Amino acid sequence: MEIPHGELNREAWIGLSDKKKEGTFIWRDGTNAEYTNWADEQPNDEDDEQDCVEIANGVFWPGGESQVGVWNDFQCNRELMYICKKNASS
Ligand SMILES: [Ca+2]
Ligand SMILES: [Ca+2]
Repeated sequence: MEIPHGELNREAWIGLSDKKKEGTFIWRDGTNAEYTNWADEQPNDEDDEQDCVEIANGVFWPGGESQVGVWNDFQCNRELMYICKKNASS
């Protein structure tokens, strides 16, 4: 899958959040997150308002280190692309 680069296109929601219980990350389908791939010092629940998880495709913020594939908890009301799970088919 190719993700286009651009101001708004660097990151994508992956359907994981700790909205229900702070610190406990649950997938959108209700399953627990057994595998995680957090970026350094994440999740940090910055300002007590980061409950949704995005995946990096470049820098998370201007001037930041470029990272690909690592996760960050982020404010849920941000507009980002999103990635959905789909059954494999031929
Ligand atoms: Ca949180
Ligand atoms: Ca964060």
